[in-house]
Amino acid sequence: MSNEMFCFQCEQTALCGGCTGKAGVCGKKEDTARLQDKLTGALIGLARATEGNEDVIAESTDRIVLEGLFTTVTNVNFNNETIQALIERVGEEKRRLIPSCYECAASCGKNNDYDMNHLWQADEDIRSLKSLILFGIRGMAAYAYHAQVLGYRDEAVQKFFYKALFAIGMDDWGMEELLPIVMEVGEVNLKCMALLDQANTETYGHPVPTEVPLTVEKGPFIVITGHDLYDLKQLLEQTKGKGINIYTHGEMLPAHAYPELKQYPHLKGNYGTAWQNQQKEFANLPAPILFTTNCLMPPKPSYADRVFTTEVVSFPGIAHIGEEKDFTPVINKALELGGFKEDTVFTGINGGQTVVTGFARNAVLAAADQVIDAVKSGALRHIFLVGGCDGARAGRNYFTEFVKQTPADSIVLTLACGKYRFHDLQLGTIGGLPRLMDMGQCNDAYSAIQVAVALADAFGCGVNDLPLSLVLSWYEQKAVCILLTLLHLGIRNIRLGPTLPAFLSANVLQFLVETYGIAPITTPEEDLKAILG
Ligand code: SF4
Ligand code: SF3
Repeated sequence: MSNEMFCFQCEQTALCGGCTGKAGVCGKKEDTARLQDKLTGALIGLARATEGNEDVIAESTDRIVLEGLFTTVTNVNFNNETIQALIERVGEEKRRLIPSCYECAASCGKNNDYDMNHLWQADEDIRSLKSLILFGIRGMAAYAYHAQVLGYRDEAVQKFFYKALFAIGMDDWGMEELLPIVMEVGEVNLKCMALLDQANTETYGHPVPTEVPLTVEKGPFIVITGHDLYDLKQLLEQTKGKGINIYTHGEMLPAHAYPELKQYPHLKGNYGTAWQNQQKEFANLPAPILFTTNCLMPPKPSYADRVFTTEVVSFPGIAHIGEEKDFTPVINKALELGGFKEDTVFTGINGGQTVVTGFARNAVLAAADQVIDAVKSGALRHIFLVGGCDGARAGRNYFTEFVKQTPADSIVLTLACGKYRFHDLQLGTIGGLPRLMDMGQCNDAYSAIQVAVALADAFGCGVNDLPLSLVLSWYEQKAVCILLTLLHLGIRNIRLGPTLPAFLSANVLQFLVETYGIAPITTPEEDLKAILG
């Protein structure tokens, strides 16, 4: 197996329990997968070099750790050249940290890069625990990266990346050493999501509920996708007064709710649905598409010349916007393509022509008294959090059906790109509040946690005693760190789908089931019946 690719980090992994052979289901080729392993092994080497030697860690070291981990998240980077360059940068950074080690004639090997085959070939429980750590910190690195772009940093979060990477490289560590680190990923990720929440709200204001059209107006436009609000802000500034409209896509949708971003009149609406539909939705689009993060699918020749990437996103042959953030090539492409000749009406997958976003913690907690009164009077029977990633598997229709079948005396909170399955449904209102409230991106799970904690405080009970159920869909590694955060908070009985992660060994799964009551989704009918009793 040592020369073959092996990857099982996402939900769409090949059915035998891992992508092997020439390419993964996501389109990642075997040489790219091997380079990503090499990059991870180099980051472990870097963490080894800082062990007991923390004073040598510089800003550049921290930055490269975030970049290196974020690069290996699913659907972020398919480009061998940029991954190879990153591996070299990690090597240079390590050489800077421990120059004497490079001059040593009788190297002890203690700072060597790690061979990831040791992990993939380890005992399945160890492999499972280390995978939870690795995939968790990959997701967390994406959030820390976005916060860093806005100038926010948390020392405890940053330090933990080294500890976790070091642990992954310890071949003789067992359950006893690894399990506490798995749980610590959840704890530290809570801090990391709080940091990003602080960065976003202090920079762009607290989101306010905002109706977002799905119609694309005539004339030149740019579609921007991914999670990075800073990129959107730069793009809005650079397109000001140029007669170019901006449309969000995928996880960029919640940007419409931030006061600092919604003030731009040319931020017009949202185009398309979740990431897995991009090859169809971008095929005939008369506009460029800018990817700021995942989820990038291999662009089809029909639209590849209209795709631009930035930050750690990269694909061979696709134009990349560098750190200077000069979006001129994207702007020129928009002007060249010209957009639609007439206003063009698009709908969500359920036929809705607008959607509403912006129910982050501030907006929901402003209505906390209403919610509390409604629960006390019995008018509000249950709150569901139906959120997480979307994906291509057919079983994901469960989430649409589940939301459709929630009773009229319940509220559905949602977040992340999984909401595209149902966010255009008209579910009506309850006690003056919409029954369906979009809290934002996946990292806005922090808002959901704040709301749950505030409600538990108001009722003088624990979160598990609230009339609240979590029904989560997962796809990539950000979902892994969020799940670990929910477990760290002691939240029980989470329903997870569409399938359980292939990297959970039977014993690790049994531990999660026994300790936290995690359960796979079944059918909407059965799960609703079980939840509502
Ligand atoms: Fe397979 Fe997912 Fe890995 Fe891609 S990221 S190779 S689909 S497991
Ligand atoms: Fe979606 Fe890729 Fe995860 Fe941020 S954009 S939730 S899948």
